[in-house]
Amino acid sequence: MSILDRVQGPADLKTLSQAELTELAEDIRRSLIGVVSETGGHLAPNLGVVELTLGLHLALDLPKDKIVWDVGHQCYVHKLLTGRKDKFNTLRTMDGLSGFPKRSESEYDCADTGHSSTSISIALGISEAKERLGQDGTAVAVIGDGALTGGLAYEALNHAGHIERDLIVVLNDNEMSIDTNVGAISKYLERLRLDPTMRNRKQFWEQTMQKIPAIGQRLVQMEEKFMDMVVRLVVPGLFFEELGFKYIGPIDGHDIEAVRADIALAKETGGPVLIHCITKKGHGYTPAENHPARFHGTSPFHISDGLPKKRASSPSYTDVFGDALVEIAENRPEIVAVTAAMATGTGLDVFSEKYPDRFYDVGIAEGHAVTFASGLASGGLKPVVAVYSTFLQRAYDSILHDVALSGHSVIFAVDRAGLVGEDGPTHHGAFDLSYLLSVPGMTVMSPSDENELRDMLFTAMDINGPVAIRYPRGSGPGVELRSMQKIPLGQPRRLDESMGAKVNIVALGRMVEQAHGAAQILKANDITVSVIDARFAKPLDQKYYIDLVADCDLLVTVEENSVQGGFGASVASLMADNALSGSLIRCGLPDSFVPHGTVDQLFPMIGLDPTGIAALVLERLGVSSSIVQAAKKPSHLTMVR
Ligand SMILES: Cc1ncc(C[n+]2csc(CCOP(=O)(O)OP(=O)(O)O)c2C)c(N)n1
Repeated sequence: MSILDRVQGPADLKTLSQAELTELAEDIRRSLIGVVSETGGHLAPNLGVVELTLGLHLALDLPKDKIVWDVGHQCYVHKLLTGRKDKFNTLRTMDGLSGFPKRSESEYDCADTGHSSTSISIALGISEAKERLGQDGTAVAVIGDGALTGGLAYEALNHAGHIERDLIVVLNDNEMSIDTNVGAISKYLERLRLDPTMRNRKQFWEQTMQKIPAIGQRLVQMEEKFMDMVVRLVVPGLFFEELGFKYIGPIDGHDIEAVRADIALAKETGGPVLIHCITKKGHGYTPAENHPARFHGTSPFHISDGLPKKRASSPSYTDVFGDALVEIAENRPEIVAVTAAMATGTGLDVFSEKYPDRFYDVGIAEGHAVTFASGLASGGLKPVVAVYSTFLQRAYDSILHDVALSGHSVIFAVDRAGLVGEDGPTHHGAFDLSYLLSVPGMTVMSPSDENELRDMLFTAMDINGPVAIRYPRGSGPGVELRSMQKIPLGQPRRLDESMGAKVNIVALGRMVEQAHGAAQILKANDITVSVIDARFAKPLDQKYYIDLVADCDLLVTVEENSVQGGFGASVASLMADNALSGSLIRCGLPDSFVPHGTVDQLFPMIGLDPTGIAALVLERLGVSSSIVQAAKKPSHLTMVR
């Protein structure tokens, strides 16, 4: 029996010797590598926090104490130690363990996280609630140096230093965001890490003053606060101390006992305390240590050499976007590109290599990225902000207030729009149409294949005002690339010649493929169908849609966005505004959070597959078919009809 097998919950850790804890760390690493090599997931961040997580659980008493994992992608070790090791092999699989903390999964998870830089705010709120309700327990935020580039973290530090509640912030500093970390704070942390004189300066001055004959004696007897003040006068302020935090560190985050002791010390000290831990991303597995960015979030891989088990058959939409931007930018020096810490993920890495001085990585700061882009546009440049749909949610006010209000020509390349699969509800791009379609002056497009994406980017370059192009994770149909062409604004394209069909299905983005599948099923049921690629979610060509409704008995919209406020809702509004009486079915993501699972599992589950769509149509038309019953799901996840 391994030591890990003996750990049913965090209390069991406290019975282990130092040697057993060291052995446990190895068991955990083996389990992480073994499972993630099969399921994929955030391997390098978790390998880096094995000892840190052990130290935390040794010093704390969960669930009375709370740990808030920032982003939450590094929670696997915590899951292994909190009664979930027997289900660990189900990680990120449908109905299995989530890859992120989940309150519904365990009493040891106190917050559902997935987006960056929220942990200090949440932990401070928990601490405040405990204080007000007279409850015991300490709240701890574990935040990486990458997540510390996000503005929300500073709003929380500012507030925490002001209200002075008990709060422990563990800064997990591995010098990496997904790619190498950027920014002035990152450089400051590097100085703290590397400069032993700076690191120990405060301690040095405290010790030195105590040694001064006569005055030193008196200084020692002085109030702690005054002593702190004297130290601050002499020590050029440690940033965190200036914000009202006691600073401990830097310490070795791979030393279990050091972490335990310092968490215990912080708990005893009270007030806001920041513990600066140095860790290595990917620690203990050579391929991950050597390629921490690739192993930040990995697909299944061979343990022997770390190479992926499967390679994509055709380039992803991300790759197509990255290459197209480089191609267009060659003759347009005004084009610049902006990412919020996702250069590789968004395909901008290619641009950054080709045009390093036209590329900006602003850190995990989506709001700033967008407002910064508004300034770039205002100054005469053509910024392209590439960002995942789910993270652009952060920047809604920046889009509205800083870009759209002034009519700035900023292009948003909205990647991972729609279901992303195994990362689940925090990462599905389910809402961008809902929040972008309400922005005045915004053009919103979505490609159904790779050439369409290239054409849309090419077209966007000459549109006055903000433009968003949304495309999904993964590969498109793999069409052969041709030179880019302009697309007429707002115009859909009919994909067949069948005017006057009983049913017109107008689909957006990769849903065109589902629409084709549904059309096949309907045709097999003797129903005439025409499939239209909507291309634009905004603006809609009024006349085109009016004719489309008149041309059929039933119009069906299909989109990979929440049905609330999405493309179908816009078509419904257009019909109402023009007093059109035709019948409409809106297919899309449900008005609930879609769980994790593969995309191929999720689409049928929510009825957004060819069978589900066809079943809705047959039901509406009153055609009895076995697939109507078969496709019906008794869950809350079925679509709005
Ligand atoms: C708002 C937001 N933007 C982007 C991301 C994508 N993302 C996930 S983890 C990560 C890097 C986090 O770095 P760090 O906090 O240092 O943690 P590490 O993985 O290095 O342990 C990024 C950019 C996110 N989760 N949330």
